[in-house]
Amino acid sequence: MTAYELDGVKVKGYIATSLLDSFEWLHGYIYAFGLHYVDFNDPNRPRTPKFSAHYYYQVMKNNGFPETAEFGKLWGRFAEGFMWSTATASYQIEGAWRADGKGISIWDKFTHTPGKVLNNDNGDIACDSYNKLEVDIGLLKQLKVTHYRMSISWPRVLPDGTINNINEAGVDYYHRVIDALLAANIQPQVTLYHWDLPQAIEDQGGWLSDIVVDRFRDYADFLFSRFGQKVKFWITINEPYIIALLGYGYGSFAPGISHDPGSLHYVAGHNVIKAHAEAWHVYNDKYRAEQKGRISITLNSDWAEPRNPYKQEDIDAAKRYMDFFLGWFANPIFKGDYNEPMKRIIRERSLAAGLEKSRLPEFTPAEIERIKGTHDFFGLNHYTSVLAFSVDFGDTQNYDADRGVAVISDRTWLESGSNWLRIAPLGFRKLLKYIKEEYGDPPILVTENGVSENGPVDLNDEHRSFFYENYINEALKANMTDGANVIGYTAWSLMDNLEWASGYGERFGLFYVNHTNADRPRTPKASVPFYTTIVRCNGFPDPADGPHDCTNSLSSTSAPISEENPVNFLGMKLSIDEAVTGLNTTFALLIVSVVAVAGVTSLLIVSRKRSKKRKNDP
Ligand code: PNW
Repeated sequence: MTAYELDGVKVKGYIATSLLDSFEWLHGYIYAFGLHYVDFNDPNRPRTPKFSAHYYYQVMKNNGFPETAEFGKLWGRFAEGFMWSTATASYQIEGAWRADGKGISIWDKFTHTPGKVLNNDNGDIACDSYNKLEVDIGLLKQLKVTHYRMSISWPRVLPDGTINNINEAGVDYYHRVIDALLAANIQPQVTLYHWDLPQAIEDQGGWLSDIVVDRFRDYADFLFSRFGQKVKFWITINEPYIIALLGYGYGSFAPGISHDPGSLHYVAGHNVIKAHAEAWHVYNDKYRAEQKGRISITLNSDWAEPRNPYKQEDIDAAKRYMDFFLGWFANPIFKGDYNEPMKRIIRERSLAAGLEKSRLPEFTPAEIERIKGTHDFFGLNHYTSVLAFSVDFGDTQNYDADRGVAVISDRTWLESGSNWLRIAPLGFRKLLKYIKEEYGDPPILVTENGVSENGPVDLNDEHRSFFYENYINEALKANMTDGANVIGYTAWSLMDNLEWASGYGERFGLFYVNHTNADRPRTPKASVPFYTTIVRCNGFPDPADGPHDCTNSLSSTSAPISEENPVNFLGMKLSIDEAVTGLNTTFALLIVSVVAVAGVTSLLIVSRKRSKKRKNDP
């Protein structure tokens, strides 16, 4: 079809080989090329159509492949009151690791252990956001977001993790942040725990000990009492999957425990779920009536497609991938108890290896009831998709072997600056629909979504605009077409920051941060006005009913933060000021061309052509 329609090759017909399974020369009857299966053991040689026969029939009937709505762009806006946000996390941006009485976290210790983090980068200074409150509020204003997702560092407010020792300087800092946000009319969405566990609690077993459940409950109670008048969106815990599996299974993230990869991640996950439930109940019982906020947990998940969509084994593998990823935590919280496949598989594999009981801990009936329903919305972090297929790992006792799945990427999915992240927007829509169907149609708050780059700095981050354009459009389809109740969207991240064990090399920011400059200046990338336009438009208003005010709002943004070095913009060496003007001009051109060419499906194509043209200009 491509050769015929796009390249003008005169293809006049097509013959599918073969109608029937038949004698395949040197391979005898082993190789079966037929659209119909032939039973060579039956003297009557009965013919049965395979799936491909039906499929080929449809292709012939349609005389090709009709453009499906799935791949086009959907024009439309989100509901009024949709929450537009961007996110950061305390350890990734604050720095000031020992300032004003802050305690040590497991990430302080981990990053100071040589060899744990790429380049031995650490968060001692990070983006220095502890000292740059006004600057960061300015960035948020520039983005025109209605909300900001931030996290509180537990050891900054409770240095030893307990309420016996309160660090008022740390508490004051968060009051200043929250007050500044509210003054700018930006609503805070506050995560209680984004991975920086007080080292003092790790020393008592961390997430492996149920002591942490009580400590976390007290910590949550303390935060609600101090900030609950001002904060109306709470997220208890960010990404239990990463906490448990990378922290206590693989050991690639703090606290770096990997000596029992068969069990410990399940134990850690178990305590994370219980801690979350306790925090939710404290809010529900003690604060909800008066403070009238909402509180939930943020789960991260890829979307898994079967490697071969027509092969039952691969379909089963994709389902198992979802059960072991999102389902691990979503089932107990949204349905009650772990899902059956996880319980059965881990139990069977544990017993087969001679253990007395399953490596997956059990919830008591009372615990199941207490955990079930501890959500006010479904907090979702999503980045990428995978193609799944079944693999038998023998009797190896670890998470991957329990799951029995390996993954590859579709080679048409564009790469990013992170090896685990390929750009696959369609999976986002499918995941949102899956959550709607699987977990009782909850309101879904997308708490993170974004893309990275690495290597030389290039402020013209076309890949990021492409990513946001397409992922947000898929979320709109999930909302408008599939009926998923998406209530808000959060871009990860406001600015380049410490990307955990990958250090500062993988950059997810809308704003570039120069980490070699003591001042840590922030500079907008091209995606800043791009995302701002989507935010202001509340989606993608149809140019056919335009013009729309929201698309021509590229009023030169507040002056960028100074940067001595010239930047590389569209292949030219420019000062930051010139570059920003250039970005705005380019973006305005983009908008004009989009409005003019209604139906253009990808801004990237347009912007690629434009930047190429500019690069070639003398
Ligand atoms: C999330 N992976 O973490 C976190 O919530 C953020 O703090 C982080 O910066 C962001 O996503 C980008 O990575 C993840 O290896 C870290 O699959 C690693 C993975 C996934 C999510």
